[in-house]
Amino acid sequence: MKKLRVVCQAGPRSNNVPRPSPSRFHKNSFNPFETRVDPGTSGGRGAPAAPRTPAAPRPGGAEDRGSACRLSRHPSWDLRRAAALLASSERPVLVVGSQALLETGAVVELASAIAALGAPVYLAGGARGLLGPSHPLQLRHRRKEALREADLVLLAGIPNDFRLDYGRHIGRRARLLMVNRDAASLHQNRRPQLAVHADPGRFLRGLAARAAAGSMARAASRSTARAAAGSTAQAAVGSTARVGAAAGAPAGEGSVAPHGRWAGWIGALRARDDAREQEIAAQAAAAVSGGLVNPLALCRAVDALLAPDSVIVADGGDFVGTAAYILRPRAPLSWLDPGVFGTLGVGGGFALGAKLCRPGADVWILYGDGSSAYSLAEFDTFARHGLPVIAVVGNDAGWSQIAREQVEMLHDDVGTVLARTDYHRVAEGYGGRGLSVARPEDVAPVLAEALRLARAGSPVLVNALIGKTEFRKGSISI
Ligand SMILES: Cc1ncc(C[n+]2csc(CCOP(=O)(O)OP(=O)(O)O)c2C)c(N)n1
Ligand SMILES: [Mg+2]
Repeated sequence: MKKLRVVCQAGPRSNNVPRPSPSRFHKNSFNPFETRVDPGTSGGRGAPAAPRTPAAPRPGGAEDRGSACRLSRHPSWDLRRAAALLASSERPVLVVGSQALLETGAVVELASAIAALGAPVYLAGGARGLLGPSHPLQLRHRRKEALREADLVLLAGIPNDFRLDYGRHIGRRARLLMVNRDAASLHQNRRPQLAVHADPGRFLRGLAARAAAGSMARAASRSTARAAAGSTAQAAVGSTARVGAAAGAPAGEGSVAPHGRWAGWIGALRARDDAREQEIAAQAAAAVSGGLVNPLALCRAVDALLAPDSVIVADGGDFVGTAAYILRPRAPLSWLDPGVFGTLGVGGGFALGAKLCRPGADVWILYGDGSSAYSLAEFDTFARHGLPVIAVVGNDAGWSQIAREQVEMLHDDVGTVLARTDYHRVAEGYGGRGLSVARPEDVAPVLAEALRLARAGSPVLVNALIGKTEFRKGSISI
């Protein structure tokens, strides 16, 4: 276990290599990264999109020498061009994917850089939590509408795959800025105005520094011009105010990011985000089939118990898809999920690694009942090695994510039906503690008890019997 802890801690840090496109490993199966052939849009398989980017320093050049990951070290040309695109944008949207956090030692700096940029941001996959639970720039809902209305979209570490409908979520007139460690992903499915082969986290940090330098230089030259016009005293006050206003910096925080001029845009996105939150709250309060637990309410109850350093491990289908919308990870690197393919079975191993690396933190596993089967036996490991994780099984007696589409298309639920199995007793059999909850009013006390038991040293499994909702209707299943 001691050796394993060292490996788990070193893992992300040693992952300093370019990321191959997953398409290399999934040639014969459905591939969310595929290049779609669509005569209506450019960039199909038969007509690969050529980058419009003019010649610029590329990886392998002088600037790249010495870089452990052999990627562009955000050459200054790319940064200048990106800063110019951002500066001229009225409605920018930044989407940050897991890849941006591969340099785990720099996540705090990355969060500051994103805050300083001042653009509205959506966090995807393992980037969730990067800005804490409720940052004023972070939005969680209605991403599709935001991307359709944006005039500039910056995809940092996320490709134009099925999650963005192969780039079609992004408005046709929007300018697209792609930053990715995988060169092939930069041009797939949608032609970017600027494609940067770089570590997205490093690039964003560089971009924020560049934007700050640019706005300070502009403010300085404006103040010089005014001083020359004879209004020296006024200019000194004005330039300071303008740096802050152009920056939109919260008073006293010293940020020079230009989000003041995007305040209206951010406000419109925020209003929609808030409205969606209210809808979710109403859906969470509704009764579900059989008087069982509403999965939205269950997720909200878990969220209410999260501590600032809690780690959430997500492993499941619809239940976990729901959790991704509802839970608000509190800190960077505190949301671990199976990645873009939703590969079930990661729960036990991820939780083991997380608890070894952060023994003082609560580690929550959110399991679908189907996916729990892949790694429930790790309760044996948790019990034998004194690793008190908390597993919450969203038990809907089935593979709901699969059934949702299968039944609609094939009118048959074969292979997707499970039983309301006593998973809490399985955990007890391995030496952990088991609790079960079937009534909405018992959710909060049972979860609180689970937390108490875990903090007292026992791994715990909460078997939550959840009912059906329409929350995930229309979502993509893989
Ligand atoms: C290793 C692996 N096998 C199969 C799948 C396909 N798959 C996606 S969701 C799902 C059902 C999972 O059921 P459950 O964990 O109970 O989640 P629910 O949708 O019921 O909430 C399956 C089999 C997958 N993503 N990964
Ligand atoms: Mg299920």
